[in-house]
Amino acid sequence: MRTQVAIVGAGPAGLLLGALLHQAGIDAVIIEQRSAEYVLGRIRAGVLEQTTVALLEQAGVAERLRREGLPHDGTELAFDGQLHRIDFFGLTGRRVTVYGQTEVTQDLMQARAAAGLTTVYEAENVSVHGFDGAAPHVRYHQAGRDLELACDFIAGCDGYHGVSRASVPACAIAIFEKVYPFGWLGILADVPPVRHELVYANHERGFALCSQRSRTRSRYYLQTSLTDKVENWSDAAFWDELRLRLPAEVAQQVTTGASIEKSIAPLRSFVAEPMRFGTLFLAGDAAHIVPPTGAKGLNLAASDVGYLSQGLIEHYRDKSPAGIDAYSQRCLARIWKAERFSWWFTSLMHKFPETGAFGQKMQHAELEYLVGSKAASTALAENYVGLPIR
Ligand code: FAS
Ligand code: PHB
Repeated sequence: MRTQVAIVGAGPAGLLLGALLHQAGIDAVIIEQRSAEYVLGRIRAGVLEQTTVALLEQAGVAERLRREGLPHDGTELAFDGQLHRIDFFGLTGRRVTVYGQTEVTQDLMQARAAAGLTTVYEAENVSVHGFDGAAPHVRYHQAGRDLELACDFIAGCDGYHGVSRASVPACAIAIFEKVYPFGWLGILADVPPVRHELVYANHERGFALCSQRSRTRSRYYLQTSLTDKVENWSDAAFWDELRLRLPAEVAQQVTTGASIEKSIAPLRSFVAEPMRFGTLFLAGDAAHIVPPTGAKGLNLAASDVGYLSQGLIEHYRDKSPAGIDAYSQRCLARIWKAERFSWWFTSLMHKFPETGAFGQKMQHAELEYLVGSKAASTALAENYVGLPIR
């Protein structure tokens, strides 16, 4: 089999890239190791930047998003038992949209299937080859056969644990990483959100986040230790701990219910440089990871893919290498700013026992300054709604 662009991974990065290339008449085949059902079963991001919404519009998959997405003009920070609103729209003229990654993935999958485009699910032993020479190709095993997909370019959209970044010689890639000393215990439940907007809570017992997927489905997170196990947490224990970490006026409004998903995710900051190796391009979590505090992971994957699709379109339409030559540098300029914001917001909102009493005083002083200064609130707001795509 042959295609113009071989995409490894059918997560949001791979599927959005495939949709953007299709809009431009460029052929792409997606090779995914899991089933479509498995990919859809992952519960992850929930907040879209306006630039991500614009890319989904451009890809022609935003019809349900326009109908069901919830525009949010701000968020609330909770500390010392009080709520403080950060007015995104008032401070920046921009907002975010609450719409789950699962829904984005489903919309992209359905559009791809409706267009009759090729996605190989449950591919085994996927490997990438020839990206440093003239004959890039992807090999995989399926239905008892060893198969090969020849292509002009390979897009490694296979996430943090994927094969693409792992196939780059160690001498050709620089890794920057920070692992946080805690994780997030997340719960999804069909209960109405406790507040109209998201609530980020800094509490002496640990961080908590009140998020949502719709007006009837909520997503909550608790900072938890790295040694904690999801089986240690009954639903009742989760709801009790959540309410202890929220201001009383919020805690008493929480509607509890049975979890439909419950999991613990580790937190890390991670960047691989560069993101291009000959005809192999890394995009999304394959190249970078952020702690989810700033709601940047999915949005960075989308902007990477926006840059990459532009570069590939210029290659095929205009016979110009400019876009693909500038890809890595353009992505990394935006990625590092999002890494900084995600690290800063995580450092501000979580409990770090190792920083001691002085560290807690610094955190508290910064929170008080943040909610009392228009300049500081604007800095948070413009990073949260998303920095411009240049
Ligand atoms: P993905 O990891 O989503 O997709 C990669 C795909 O490649 C997967 O389908 C995988 O099966 C496939 N793959 C892997 N190896 C392969 C191989 N060898 N061959 C073929 N296919 C292969 N972001 C937020 O903004 N907010 C959040 O709250 C949030 N929560 C998260 C919770 C968890 C547990 C995780 C892991 C991430 C979370 N993220 C969050 C980040 C997340 O949303 C990512 O940024 C987003 O999924 C990135 O999309 P992709 O780059 O497509 O990677
Ligand atoms: C989510 O809804 O999953 C979510 C929202 C905002 C974040 C992190 C996760 O910062």
